[in-house]
Amino acid sequence: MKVKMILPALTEAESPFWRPIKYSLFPPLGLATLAAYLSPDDEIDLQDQHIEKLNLDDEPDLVVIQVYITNAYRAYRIADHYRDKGAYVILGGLHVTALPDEAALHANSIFLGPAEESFPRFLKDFRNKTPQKIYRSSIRTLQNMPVVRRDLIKRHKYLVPNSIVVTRGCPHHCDFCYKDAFYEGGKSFYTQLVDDALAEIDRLPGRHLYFLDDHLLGNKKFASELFEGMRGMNRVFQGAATIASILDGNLIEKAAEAGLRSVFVGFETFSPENLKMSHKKQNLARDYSEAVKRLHSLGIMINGSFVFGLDHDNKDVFKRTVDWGVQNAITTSTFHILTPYPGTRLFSDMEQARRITSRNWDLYDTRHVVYRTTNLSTRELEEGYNWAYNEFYSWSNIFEASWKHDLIKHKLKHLFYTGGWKKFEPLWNFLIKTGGLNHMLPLLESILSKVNLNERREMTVSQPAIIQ
Ligand code: B12
Ligand code: SF4
Repeated sequence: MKVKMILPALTEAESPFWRPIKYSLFPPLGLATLAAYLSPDDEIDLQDQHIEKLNLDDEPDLVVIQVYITNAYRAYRIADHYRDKGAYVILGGLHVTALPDEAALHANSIFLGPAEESFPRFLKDFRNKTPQKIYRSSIRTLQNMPVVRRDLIKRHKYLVPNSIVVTRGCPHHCDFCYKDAFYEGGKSFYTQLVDDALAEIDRLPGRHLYFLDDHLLGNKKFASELFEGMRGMNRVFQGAATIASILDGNLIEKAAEAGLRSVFVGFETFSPENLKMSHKKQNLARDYSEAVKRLHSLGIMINGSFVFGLDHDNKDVFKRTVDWGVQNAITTSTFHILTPYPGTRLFSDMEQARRITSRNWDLYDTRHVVYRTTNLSTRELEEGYNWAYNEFYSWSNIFEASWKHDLIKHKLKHLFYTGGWKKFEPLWNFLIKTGGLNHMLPLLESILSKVNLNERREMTVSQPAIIQ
């Protein structure tokens, strides 16, 4: 059987915001995971539109398309194209799960939720010529999974080819998050067996890993055994964790010993009212600066995530957030305009209150305001969001934040990481065009190398001249 698997590019591939490097980071891991359930005799062509031009002239028997909210319209066009040609088209992923009726108009079969159990069930039905219209994920487990088909991934086209997930979902229930909708009807947080996770890590070449798990530290026993097993594997890795998991116990120390060098943290908002109304309980009454200090003392860089536009935000939220980030030496910040994704509690609450102002999914990219705001006007919110990005990533603030660290090595790591990520776009574009992106991996690995905490503290190094 000929199988075509497609990750359509997100909308902004055609917008002025397009940053090729951001979309050349991670390979299509979800599709490579599903490909493992196909038979060795199947002829599989896996294409990621972020890094290559799609070949739509082929004649596959089965077309598998992954749908995110901001690639949905493009995904539907591709699906329609292949259905017109007589192929059997299946759609799955977050957006299909959130809006099945919409997606069903463009597919022969749709898939709701994670598909490790439903996709092989479908394949059996399909080969028996009895495919169903809808497949819901019923059994949730990551045990006895076949090996992810990484051989289908064009590794050299990505900066971070070794992305990996060893858990699914998250133990928390924040109102704005995709998680509860996607995992509805079953377990919403589960892990691989530690030995399987270690075996998958072992199969990955090089040193660097990026864990895409929503909350790598979410299951203490699993994470602790994983980190224990990773000691001595000589890996450096990045991942995501909550403030609570960083502050409580000694899991974060174990992670650092195993090679954790940079962590994505959902700070989201400083307002207790905003946290309460979003049910982001794990951040409530937690000392954000203390979490930052703890990470820095372990030599771990921080990517902070912040949301603007929650109901208790007012005009000073942008400056307060940027100032806090710089003063606390946050390495990179990801700012978001609050976005009510369909399927979330936030969306249904806003819909009930008639606050949704646009259903153009292309705008649901956390850069646009798609709902009626409270204290801030739409314009203030969008302008404040853009201001925050420009301000946080100004050279003066990058230098100021870098020089807050105690150790010279940490200062330089911060400077190179942040500057490299945000200030060298033409270089990244050149590397992508010439196919040299993967050659940057050793540089990334060396920036993520360990900060030796016994090194002499360079407290006296003064701040360099500020370049605007
Ligand atoms: C990697 C990633 C990215 C990559 C995506 C590229 C890539 N190659 O995948 C990049 C960096 C580009 C990215 C960008 C953004 N992302 Co993102 N990203 C992720 C992340 C961390 C991991 C995705 C992943 O690989 N998961 C692991 C694999 C195994 O799971 P999976 O892909 O979901 O696939 C499974 C199922 O969905 C299903 N499946 C999927 N497709 C199909 C198709 C068929 C036919 C079938 C049968 C099954 C099926 O089967 C797979 C196995 O179960 C997720 C968080 C998460 N945990 O998923 C956020 C996430 C998807 N991102 C999110 C967001 C908000 C964004 C941004 C908008 C953020 C921003 N402001 O920049 C941007 C998008 C910009 C834009 N213009 O829209 C949200 C999406 C919310 C939503 N409801 O859509 C998520 C869920 C994070 C979160 N917690 O909120 N992201
Ligand atoms: S902690 Fe993060 S991943 Fe978990 S529910 Fe909240 S926003 Fe989603």
